[in-house]
Amino acid sequence: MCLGNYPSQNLPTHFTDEPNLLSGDTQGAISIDNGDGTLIQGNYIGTDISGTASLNSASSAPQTGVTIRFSVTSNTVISGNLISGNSGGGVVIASAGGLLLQGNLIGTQRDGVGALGNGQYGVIIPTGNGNVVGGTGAGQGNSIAFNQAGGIRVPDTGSSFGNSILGNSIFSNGPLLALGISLGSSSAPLPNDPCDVDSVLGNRGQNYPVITSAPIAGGNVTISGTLNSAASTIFRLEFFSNVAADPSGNGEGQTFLGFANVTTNAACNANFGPLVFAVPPGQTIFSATATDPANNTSEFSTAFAAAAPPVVAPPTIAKSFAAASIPLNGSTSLSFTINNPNNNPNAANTLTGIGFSDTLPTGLVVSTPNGLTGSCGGGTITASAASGAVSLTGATLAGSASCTFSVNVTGTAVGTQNNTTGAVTSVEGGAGGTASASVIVFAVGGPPPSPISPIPTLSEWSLLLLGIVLAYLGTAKLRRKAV
Ligand SMILES: [Ca+2]
Ligand SMILES: [Ca+2]
Ligand SMILES: [Ca+2]
Repeated sequence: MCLGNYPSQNLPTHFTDEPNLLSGDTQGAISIDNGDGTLIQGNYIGTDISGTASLNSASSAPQTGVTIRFSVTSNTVISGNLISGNSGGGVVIASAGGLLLQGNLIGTQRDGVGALGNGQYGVIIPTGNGNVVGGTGAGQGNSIAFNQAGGIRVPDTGSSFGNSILGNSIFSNGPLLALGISLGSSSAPLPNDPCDVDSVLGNRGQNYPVITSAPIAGGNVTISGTLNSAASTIFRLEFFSNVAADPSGNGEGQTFLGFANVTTNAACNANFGPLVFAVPPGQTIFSATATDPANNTSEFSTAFAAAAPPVVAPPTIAKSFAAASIPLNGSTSLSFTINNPNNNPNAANTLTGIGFSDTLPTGLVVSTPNGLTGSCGGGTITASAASGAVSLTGATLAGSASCTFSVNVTGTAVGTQNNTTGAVTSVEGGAGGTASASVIVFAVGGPPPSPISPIPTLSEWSLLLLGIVLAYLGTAKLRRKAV
């Protein structure tokens, strides 16, 4: 299909449940020269009607999905198409400007997931200024994946500038050393140059950000880093997560996480972060792009693997009786202190669902009234008067925070009452340890017992045994004399 010199014409705009099938051609599926105000929407370009397999004709020349050439200046829109399985590239934009390429699947099957890559680049802009690939609005991003030569190429022809590449999902292009975004002539990532003074490369060789930190915790990644580019300029930084790093070492950009604007200083530098984004499970490789005010978007940054999630420690518990000993039916205060020991600067340190139970030994009960003082992280403290148990449920403590509460207990049996809690637990950190303390309950009227139990020492037993033996021997000697 070859359409040229037809300003303001629209191609059929059926939706994806009844797409136009523009495939199996020997000259490329759609080629528009000198067309303006053209809308190409809702087509399957390069696939069969199932959208899962290529329908490219056997031809010596690679077939391109869509080619836009010559002086298209505005109002050309390519949106909502499946452009996959073409033996050549997906979309070629040559000598065109102001074209919008939005919401397309380029190199995937119609589900946006399965592979059906084009034989060359997903999108190439050999000459053209001010084109828009994706965008900042909902649904404007394209999926550009599995294309053999790379995702998007804005080559160093010296006449491809200001082409923004925003909000797209770009992944698994290649097999090898095929970048998600390439602004040069080689398959290797461009190096950043100080203050970004290079100007001939595609999109003027826009420098990319450098991610320096990206720990994951609690389903969020916290990204920090730096950008060196033109001085005193505002840049839009976009951040992406990936299942895997590109073999080149520079990322592709599988899932768009979000963006931040930064302004470089007079020395060409800007820091960014900590920026927190929700991250899909299993996507632990991060990358970023930078776009300048003239809409030059960079290549993807060097891939940065997330730090291993920090180990979340469980809470700790301690307990103590206010008095070492109490008379029978007397009372003392029993205190519990719970601590959240987590203090990782890059992690969510809060522990929730903190709880424990403490069964009092026989001989101790909760006093009436229970004398409860203190609280613990919004949790529920149960210490019913005259019962034999104290418990805490549902407490929340921020990192490094602790809480203390006390109840009065009454001794109901004489003796040393040893008391050990159950393990203190939490949702995030799991189970921690237990805490033990003891109190002596002594008989009313008698002296308070020594804190040390009055058990005879070995030497005392030995002296007793020696005395018995000597007494026996002495008795035996007297009996012999009597005989
Ligand atoms: Ca690749
Ligand atoms: Ca530059
Ligand atoms: Ca540069």
